Amino acid sequence: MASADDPYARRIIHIDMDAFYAAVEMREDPSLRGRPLVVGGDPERRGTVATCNYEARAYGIHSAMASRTAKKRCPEVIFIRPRFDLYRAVSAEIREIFLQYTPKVEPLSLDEAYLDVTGCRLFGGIATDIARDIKRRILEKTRLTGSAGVSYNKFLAKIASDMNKPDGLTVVRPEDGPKLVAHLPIRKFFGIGPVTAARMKELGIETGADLGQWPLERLQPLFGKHAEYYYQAARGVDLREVEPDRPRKSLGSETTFVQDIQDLEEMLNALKLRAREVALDLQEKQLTGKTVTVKVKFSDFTQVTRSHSFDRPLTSYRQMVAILPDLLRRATEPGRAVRLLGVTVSNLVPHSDEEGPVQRSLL
Ligand code: TTP
Ligand code: MG
Repeated sequence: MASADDPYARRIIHIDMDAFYAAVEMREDPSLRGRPLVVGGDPERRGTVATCNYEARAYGIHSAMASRTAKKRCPEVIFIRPRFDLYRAVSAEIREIFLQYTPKVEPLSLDEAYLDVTGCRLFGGIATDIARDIKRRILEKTRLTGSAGVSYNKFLAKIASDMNKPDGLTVVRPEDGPKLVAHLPIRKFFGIGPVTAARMKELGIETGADLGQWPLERLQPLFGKHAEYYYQAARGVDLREVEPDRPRKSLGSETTFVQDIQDLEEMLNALKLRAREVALDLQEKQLTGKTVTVKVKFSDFTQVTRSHSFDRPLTSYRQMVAILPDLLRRATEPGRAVRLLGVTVSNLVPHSDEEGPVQRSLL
């Protein structure tokens, strides 16, 4: 069995629906099929193309183009107003399908997602067969096509799904990854936008092969914390995990002391600071919660947690702070040195607007 940090061991699928909004509209009104179609914008006024079908793309029309330009390129193009509720409903349907194969689904937008199927036992664990089955299920359920890319990381799975659109299924195997990346224009790399691409061009970097010439020590001063990703990507390696967007169950903050502490007052002050961090974080996310937990790690690394649940969600930072002395006392023992303290709020609920649109504050 390959180890978890083997950069070639994972099986990642990227699915991207074909001409998504336009395809949904053609499904809803089959008389639109075969005719150039733009969703979004309006030829008479301002606005831009959200997407267009492949018939319109043949005229050089594309997403984000001014609708007037689209109209100029193809005077008979049909403009349709977007119906986001409809697209969201289809998006939820395809997400349901994804989740039947793996819980590790990371949606990127309404029409695309990464799936990590490394541990998936269906089809003997063969990712290509899994991808084919997902496409089949999507078509069956929504009467729409999507394109799939299958590879050993997110970067290459996404490149692959774009290679044979529409209705494509493209596999990039570990032995082919580095070669594919070498030929890739730098602009196609994940995380390299127009600004970075222009900067790299000045340095003579236009393809993956150009980027691969640069040692990490030379990339670091130029690109800081992104340097390592670029360095690896140029070799067909991308260690980013597929991150499922589960709703948050808790928010917390903790601190490890430079030197273990024993003084209860000092501990309480540290906890109050953590609680304030948590309150700010909750505030930012417009959440609150019913349960406050204090975590204590002793110098021998054993750990204790103590919680208190309120009947109703917290309405203030004060309320959180008021419970801390009791929780701390229950978690610690006199004279026992502590190396880490943390506060977590769980049983989260939205902290908003029962009484109106005003944002509510815990602080
Ligand atoms: P994309 O997947 O980029 O485009 P697409 O699905 O229309 O076409 P294809 O994947 O076959 O190339 O985007 C998905 C949807 O997101 C698209 O249908 C409309 C919307 N969108 C915008 O509203 N504005 C944009 O600039 C882009 C790129 C997409
Ligand atoms: Mg798409």
